[in-house]
Amino acid sequence: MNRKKLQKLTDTLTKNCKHLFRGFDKDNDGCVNVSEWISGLSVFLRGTLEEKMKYCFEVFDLNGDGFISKEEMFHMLKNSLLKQPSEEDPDEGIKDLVEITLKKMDHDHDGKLSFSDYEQAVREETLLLEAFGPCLPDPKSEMEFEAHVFKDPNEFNDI
Ligand SMILES: [Ca+2]
Ligand SMILES: [Ca+2]
Repeated sequence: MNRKKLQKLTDTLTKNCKHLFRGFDKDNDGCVNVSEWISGLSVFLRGTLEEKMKYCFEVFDLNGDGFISKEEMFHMLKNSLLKQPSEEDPDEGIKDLVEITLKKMDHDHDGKLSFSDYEQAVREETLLLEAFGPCLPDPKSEMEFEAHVFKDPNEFNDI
């Protein structure tokens, strides 16, 4: 597999998620090395709900302080929702959505989401796993990716 092909596969997998590589980049050096990439992928493809929750939480916690704040929710929802030009002030709609989501997920009522708030909410309603935007690939691109990548693991040696 050459780099170009790999890039194309990765694009397919990540087209819905710009934050994807933030979750992969465990040592935060701005690059994803091969071992980070493989361990990130294994969460995607074979992870338990718990691993997926940890992964998504890290992605949603944009500044890495251990909480998902209202500002972070606002930012992510603004990016993941389609713009509706008919609305006069689309930001108002997003603010409402942030409040509704926070009300639903903030179990200790401190105005931000800790991992335990998030975890409780997701265990009650699995759809909330990706509450602030798609983080995990859809099953179809997941399968395509797996079919290509794990066909011959030795191909990684060429990268
Ligand atoms: Ca944060
Ligand atoms: Ca909270």
